[in-house]
Amino acid sequence: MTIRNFARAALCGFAAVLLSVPAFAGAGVYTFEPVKVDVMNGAGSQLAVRLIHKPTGKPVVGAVLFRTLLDMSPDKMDSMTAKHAAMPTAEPGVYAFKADFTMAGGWAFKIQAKVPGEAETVTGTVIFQAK
Ligand SMILES: [Cu+2]
Repeated sequence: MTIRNFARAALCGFAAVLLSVPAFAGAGVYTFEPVKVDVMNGAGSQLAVRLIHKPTGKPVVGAVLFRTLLDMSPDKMDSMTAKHAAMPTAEPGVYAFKADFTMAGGWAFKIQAKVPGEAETVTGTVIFQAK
């Protein structure tokens, strides 16, 4: 192996290490999932998401969902949004919202959250079906 080839191989190895790191740490290890996909259409409805730490499968308590958007992008109606507000919940790792759905169909709940011990913002999109 020439010195140049050795340097190239070493660089490739180093790059591979750098690339592999984000897959095992950071915001990507968290996922939001629906507690129940089907929700009631109409005002005063409710939806809930569970935040999971993927490597352990455990629910994550104490996250702050600081920015949320509820829209009909799953049904190609991105501009149709629904008012919603956080509600208290007793179940650890579950974040519930009161929502005023205005139309039956697919709704995307888009979330930005701060998770205890995680520097990056955790993002997620959860699809609900209003019926
Ligand atoms: Cu719509």
